[in-house]
Amino acid sequence: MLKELNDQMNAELGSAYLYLAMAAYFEDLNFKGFAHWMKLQAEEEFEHTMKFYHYIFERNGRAVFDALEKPQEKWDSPLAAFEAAYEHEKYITGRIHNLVRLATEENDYATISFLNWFVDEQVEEEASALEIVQMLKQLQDHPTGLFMLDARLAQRQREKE
Ligand code: OFO
Repeated sequence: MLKELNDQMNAELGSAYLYLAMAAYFEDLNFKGFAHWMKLQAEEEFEHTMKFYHYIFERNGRAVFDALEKPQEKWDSPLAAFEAAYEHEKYITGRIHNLVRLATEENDYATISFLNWFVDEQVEEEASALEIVQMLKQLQDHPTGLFMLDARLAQRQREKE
């Protein structure tokens, strides 16, 4: 179980890295609001990483960091980037569910309890990415709409846990 938790810690850090790459993509296009949203997302992912980090030590394990995969640099459009973010969150949800399954098989109640926070969090993570995907689809790359959405996403604030 500790090995799997460690892998997930690295996957969360990989998520932060991916969202920073997406932030840089938007920054380059001068979409500061989209970039802001992605930077906050990366910060959240770093917090997820640290939750696993602390939990591994609490359980008398040792956190070990792997090499991070180089993230993609460019996407075809803002919609393509957010679709990729949504797909990535579905992938992370699948990983979390597998961890819950494993912890359940091992009767590891403490880890099930720890992971439940992530089960709930993934519902939000998927919903927020999907909401933006749907808005971008409606806009169909219309410049005025894109700038309005960019201004809206610039307002995103950190959520209190
Ligand atoms: Fe850590 O939730 Fe996104 O990836």
